[in-house]
Amino acid sequence: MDMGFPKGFLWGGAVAANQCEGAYDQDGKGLSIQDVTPGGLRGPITETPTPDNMKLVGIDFYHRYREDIKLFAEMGFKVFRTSIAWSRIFPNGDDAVPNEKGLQFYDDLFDECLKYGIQPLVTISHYETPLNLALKYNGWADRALIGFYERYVRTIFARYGGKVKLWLTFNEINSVLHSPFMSGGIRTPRERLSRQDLYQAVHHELVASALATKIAHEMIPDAKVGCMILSMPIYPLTPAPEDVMAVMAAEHQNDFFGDVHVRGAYPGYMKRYFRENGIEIRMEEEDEGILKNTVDFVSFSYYMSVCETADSSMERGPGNILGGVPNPYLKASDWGWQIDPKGLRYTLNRFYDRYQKPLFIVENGLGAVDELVVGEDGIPTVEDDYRIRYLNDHLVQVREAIEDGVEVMGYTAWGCIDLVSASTAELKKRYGFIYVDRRDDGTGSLARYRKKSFDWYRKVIETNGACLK
Ligand code: BGP
Repeated sequence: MDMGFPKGFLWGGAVAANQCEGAYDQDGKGLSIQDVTPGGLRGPITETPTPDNMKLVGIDFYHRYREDIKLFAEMGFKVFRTSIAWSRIFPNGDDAVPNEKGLQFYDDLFDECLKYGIQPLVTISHYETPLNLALKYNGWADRALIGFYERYVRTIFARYGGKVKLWLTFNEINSVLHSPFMSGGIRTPRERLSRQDLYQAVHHELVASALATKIAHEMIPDAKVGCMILSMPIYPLTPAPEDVMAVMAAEHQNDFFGDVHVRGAYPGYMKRYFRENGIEIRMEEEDEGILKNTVDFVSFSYYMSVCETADSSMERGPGNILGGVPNPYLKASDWGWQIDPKGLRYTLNRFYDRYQKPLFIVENGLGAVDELVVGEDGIPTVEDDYRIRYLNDHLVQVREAIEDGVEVMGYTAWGCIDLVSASTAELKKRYGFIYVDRRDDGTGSLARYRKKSFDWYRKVIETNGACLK
């Protein structure tokens, strides 16, 4: 008998505050690192916010969230993943007292979700470190960040503990190895950042994450806390054992993060890596004990897969932050990310084999150029069959993984409403079921329109995945 998606499966969508809220300087919000990176990962970092930074306005979710959540409810969302902008709560990150207006905003936002029976799933830190923490402390390179993060999580757990039961500590925590500034607020350029300093920063984040889990369990006993990993299956480019070893080494760089979160201690392969690379992690006495506070579930983003090889002359292709060697068997999106639905089933099995923890797919989707056309009813729409195909094919593989016995809690489609891209800071790269009338030159009415995929996803949720083919 076909098992299909379990009853109570958490269907929904995901966004991040900095990519949709806008209102970057309103109601006491301080600047975050996103407010000075108009080009995303491509750079540059500006002195002050500049008008070409699409995130300053975003899709104006800060003022329009009621209308947007109503649309999510129309699709039948059970869960909505968003992040809290740290600099709305603590404008400078190191303030002693939180900003009441920022706190009030998320109270209202979560109430609006709950009104429709939509559970909030909250990322505590999603690429939006308060700018002051980057400038004054070099972000997570400084151990002081653990204390500021602790103050922040205690504040939001106390305030929202009655409303939010699902928490993620850091978005794509492993991405800090590749994007130290966006992911960790570390200003030292990647090429000049020593591995010693980078892994010391990683250690601070891992301790902070475990501390948040411990505090959540104490303050909100019915809450569940997850880690969030950027997942990208890595295949050997050839069956040469050297390529398989290259895959293992690359996988260890990512698995390290999940392993510490789930097993509560540094794995042997990392200790070896540290030894052989002259890295010595400075630990405080309490750190090992704190790391033992392990997560309740493992969440991850999934967009694509890559290949790895020992041949360093092979050119690497574009990808979600990490990238890798292109796979000759796969096609790519408009942005060169190679599409691989089966890789999602593989990832789910791999995580489950390793951890035996419930899994949550908190990001998956297709960034594409959409064209607004007039629909049959005279209302503008987008015929995004390519997006429906992408999502359908991935969800079919989720169902396969469930058949394999993997415990999957839910699925939140990334950018369920169009928003500003993280890597390239463009609005042209759209993911949504809902089109937002805004372009990269800053024009557009900000009106919302349902795409063809809107109705498709509504049906997927209504049938609990039975209509997928
Ligand atoms: C992940 C991030 C998201 C997101 C997504 C898509 O790395 O967690 O914030 O934006 O990728 O990437 P992009 O926006 O670059 O297309």
